[in-house]
Amino acid sequence: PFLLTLLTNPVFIDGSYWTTFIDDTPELFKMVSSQNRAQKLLHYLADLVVNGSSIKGQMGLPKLHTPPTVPALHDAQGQVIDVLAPPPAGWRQVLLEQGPEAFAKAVRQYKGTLLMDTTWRDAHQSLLATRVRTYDLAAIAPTTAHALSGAFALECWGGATFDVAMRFLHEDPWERLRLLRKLVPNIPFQMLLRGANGVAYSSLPDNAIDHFVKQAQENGVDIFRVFDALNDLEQLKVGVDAVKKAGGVVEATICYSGDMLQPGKKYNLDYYLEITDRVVAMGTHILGIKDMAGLLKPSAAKLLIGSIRAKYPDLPIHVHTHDSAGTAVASMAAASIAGADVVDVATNSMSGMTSQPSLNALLASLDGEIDTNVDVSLVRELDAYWAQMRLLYSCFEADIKGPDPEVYQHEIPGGQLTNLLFQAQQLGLGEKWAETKKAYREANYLLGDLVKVTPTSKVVGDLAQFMVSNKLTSDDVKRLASSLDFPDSVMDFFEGLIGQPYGGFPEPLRSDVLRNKRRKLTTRPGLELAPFDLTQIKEELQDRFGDIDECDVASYNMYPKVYEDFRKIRELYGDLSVLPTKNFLSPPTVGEEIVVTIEQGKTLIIKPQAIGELNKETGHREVYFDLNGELRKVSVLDKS
Ligand code: 3PY
Ligand code: ZN
Repeated sequence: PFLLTLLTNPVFIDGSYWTTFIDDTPELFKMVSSQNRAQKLLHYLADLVVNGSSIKGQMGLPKLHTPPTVPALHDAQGQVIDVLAPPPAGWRQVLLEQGPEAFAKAVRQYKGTLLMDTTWRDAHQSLLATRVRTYDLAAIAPTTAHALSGAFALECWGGATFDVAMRFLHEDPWERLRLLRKLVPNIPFQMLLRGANGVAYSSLPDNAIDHFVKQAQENGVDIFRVFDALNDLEQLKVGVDAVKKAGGVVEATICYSGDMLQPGKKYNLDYYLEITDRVVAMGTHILGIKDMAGLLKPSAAKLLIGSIRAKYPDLPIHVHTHDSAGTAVASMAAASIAGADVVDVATNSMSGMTSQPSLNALLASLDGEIDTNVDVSLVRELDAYWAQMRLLYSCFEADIKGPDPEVYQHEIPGGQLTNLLFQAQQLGLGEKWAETKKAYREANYLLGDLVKVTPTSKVVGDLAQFMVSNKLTSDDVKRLASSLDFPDSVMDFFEGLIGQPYGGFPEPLRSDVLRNKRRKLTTRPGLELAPFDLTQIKEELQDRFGDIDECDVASYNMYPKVYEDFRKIRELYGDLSVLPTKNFLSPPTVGEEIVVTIEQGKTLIIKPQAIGELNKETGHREVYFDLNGELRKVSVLDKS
């Protein structure tokens, strides 16, 4: 259906591309009674008209007032590139033709530094609360396949996108993956997998991770960046083994924390080199270095990447960072000069601050020195689209005004930094922000100086907020631990449900916090979990929802409640992903024309006509629409 909506986009005037696509992928075009679907969409719009947007985290309305346009790309001669023609072959063809080992070898042998563009995942996760919809990704996908055809990969899936797609955007992450895959046949797709947690926040049984990864690989993910939030290699291995079994490219990843350049730090060069040895022994196609908070200073990048490169000349190294402190361009330039094979960047309009460094800024700083295999002018043209998206999704922006080198003190990961600030602003506690950052640092030390990334970052964040709201100092927490009611995430951490921290748990705090309420695990939590009966889960879901495939089972396994709610919303409103983003997020005005293509050859032209009086007995209002020239009436509960 996304695709059908795209057919109305002037950029897709040549129908032949799509006809082939539709013939190849009938599953994307499951026909539901269009009458019924139209009525359900009207219901959603009527609800917006009467009750306003209910998308969590939305502050205000989109600032883009015209429909977004897809920019044209021009070749070196100034001719417009036909983005509907097949895109140039890329690294994905190397992977498909030669397999993961040969692919990794070719990446290592490439005489430059390749780029991964994170715009479709981490950049919007970090800047726009992960709210970018499939509708807007699909619209730019054919252009991206041309503009970034030389890129190592597009990071487009996993991390928080899975949860947020279902929970807040009411769309199916698997449909997103399949659709983008069809539209981008040439650039590898990378996802972020949280080791034994999959894309959830705590461990699942190993067979659920295997099952999830298998579906991800079959539906379009090529490269799996697998990490564990504590660099607990037992936990990491669960994800790595799942990717190996599924035949994907393994990017086993070490999370970077602290400041290895400072003497006496817990996470120093020896620590990183030792885990590298163990990750290499585990077997990985590529080594990932994940600097989720943007703490890897340029000189640290030089030392760390240079040292790993010297020890492992044949190992492909892929480096990820965030620009929270404003130093990420310099760090990625240093990493690439020190021997990184791939570094992460985002399109300019979606870069900087808590996101990845700007693609064009990195190209400019490497100018002439290192080849990145992408065309500067094409990526600049592509960025015009994202400048519009930034306005379209402005209602999810955290109000970050500039770089925050204080990140070297608080060490809050990029995505979480925006989230915490956004929460503080929403609660009207903006003035508490400085206090929260300070408490975060203290909470981290209380917990034993952790590697902080989902889900350990949530533990530290929850403890910090707990300290701020209860006005507790570190000393208070230590002194009163056996009588305080700690947040669940803190209890889970101390129980060992998130894995084993390097250097062990802090005592006596652990015992004081747990008292007799929880166990003390000493092995990985997944070992305690019984395997899921996947056949039975599928049958139960079929009984409840009818139409179920393995991807639905995987969604349910990760997020049972979120999946159920997602299905209920689909039942109520139909497939909302067909709505343009402005109409998904903001109530239409009377007389506004909304064009929605819901299936092949079936376009709805919807115009709200009038809003009825409140019926005092039922609490409902009637909203009148013109639907393709016919008057329709929808009754909705007025929640005000
Ligand atoms: C995630 O797990 O979603 C992350 O982005 C971690 O950096
Ligand atoms: Zn990141």
